Amino acid sequence: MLPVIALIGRPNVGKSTLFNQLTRSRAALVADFPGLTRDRQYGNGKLGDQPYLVIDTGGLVGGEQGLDGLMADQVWLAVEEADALLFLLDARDGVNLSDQQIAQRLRRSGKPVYLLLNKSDGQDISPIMPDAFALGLGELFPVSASQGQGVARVIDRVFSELPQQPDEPVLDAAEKGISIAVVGRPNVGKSTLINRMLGEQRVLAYDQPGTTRDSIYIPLERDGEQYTLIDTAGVRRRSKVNEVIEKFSVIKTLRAINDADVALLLLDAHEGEVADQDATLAGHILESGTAVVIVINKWDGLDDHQREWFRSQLDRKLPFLDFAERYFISALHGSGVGDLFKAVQTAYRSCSIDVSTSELTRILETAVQEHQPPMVRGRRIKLRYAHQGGQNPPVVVIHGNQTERLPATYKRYLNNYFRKALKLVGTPIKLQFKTGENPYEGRRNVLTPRQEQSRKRMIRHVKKQ
Ligand SMILES: Nc1nc2c(ncn2[C@@H]2O[C@H](COP(=O)(O)OP(=O)(O)OP(=O)(O)O)[C@@H](O)[C@H]2O)c(=O)[nH]1
Ligand SMILES: [Mg+2]
Repeated sequence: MLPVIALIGRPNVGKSTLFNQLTRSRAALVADFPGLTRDRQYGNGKLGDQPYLVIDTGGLVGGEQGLDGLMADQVWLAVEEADALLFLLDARDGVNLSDQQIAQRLRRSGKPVYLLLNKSDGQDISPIMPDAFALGLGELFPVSASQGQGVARVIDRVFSELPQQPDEPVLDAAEKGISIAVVGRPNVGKSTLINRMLGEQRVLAYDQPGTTRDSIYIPLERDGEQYTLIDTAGVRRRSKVNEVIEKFSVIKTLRAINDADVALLLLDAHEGEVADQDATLAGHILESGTAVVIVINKWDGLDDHQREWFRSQLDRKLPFLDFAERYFISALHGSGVGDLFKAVQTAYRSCSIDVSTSELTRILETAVQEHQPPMVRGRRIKLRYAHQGGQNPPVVVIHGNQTERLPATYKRYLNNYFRKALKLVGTPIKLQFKTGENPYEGRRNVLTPRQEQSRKRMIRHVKKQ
């Protein structure tokens, strides 16, 4: 499961700077999608092949009361949900009482704590070391969040010390089928939809509430196809006014998205608008690269005007998910629910597509013919050939020269062109650009045999020109 790392410390020690550093690679991947504002508290990162989730928290002073206490509660909630805690000190400051109070509570949490001496760029850290050691958290990690120094080493260490996952029930891919995460804000109708999708297949275990932390995995067969539904609905309880209140865990939702083949992003049309929290979740789905279907629930009982309004909301608030299909349903009445399985299949096929180098190169050539890349300093940017660099989502690697000068608009044009040519629905495509004479050097091991064949053909072809 996706490991979660929380950043804790006094105000101004550099938590947000470290957060930006740890999530930078993912930020770059989604930079070409207009209209997307990134979540500044929860972020996806990757070290090598290992993805992780980072939580930035507000600064603690220790022993908070009143309003500050409420804010601090949020921090301790993050501590509870995280797998590892990075506790930051400011190397240019001493260790004070606040740090000692925070350290004490972190130790009591029982979670692995890593003590970071931040801002150690160009700084003699020896004066603060005795006090830092005295916090009783073991090894010190000098880092510079702003320069990125020492950061990868800490994350490496975190991964190597994560507790072993309990053995998961061994399901082969065919048994598990396509896994579908049903995600959305509280009360959008996740549980109602899941019950509908299960129909008579409903599994008894499902009635047992899970912990807040864990999603529930429900196997399901439909028209001879296997699926696994991932239910992220919170533990529900009835309040005094008999309203169902759902405890919403962002982390659980983000983990489910990461774990799923396809995410169903559920929105509530009765709300009358696409809320910021919906857009934030949508942004996380995009960042994770998981295929997605947008499901607008509670479509019953709305007049034409309201429906028109909600559609325009989708265009305005979720422009960066324009590749996803939209389904308008009523989970309560069951209308439209059956169609979702077809949508899931389509999205799944799209994100796991396998395309040959020659086909991708052909598409690239026609795209360039129809609309040439711009001239830069009197020289036209050349795009020569393309090969597939990954799946889920599909990655298209484009080779040429001056590719680092390609404007964002042209990248978007190419992105759309590839998506249409490959008839992809519900998945983003990631384009990577490579400039250089021998772009394959050192990366042969990542090619499939078919790609290797195409590569040889392609090189022969290019040499002839
Ligand atoms: N020299 C240096 N400055 C840093 C480093 N990390 C952060 N800073 C600076 O320290 C200041 C505070 O950084 P933030 O990341 O906003 O600190 P924070 O912990 O998120 O602060 P709160 O959210 O208010 O608790 C900023 O001016 C940063 O530029 C570092 O590694 N080296
Ligand atoms: Mg901050």
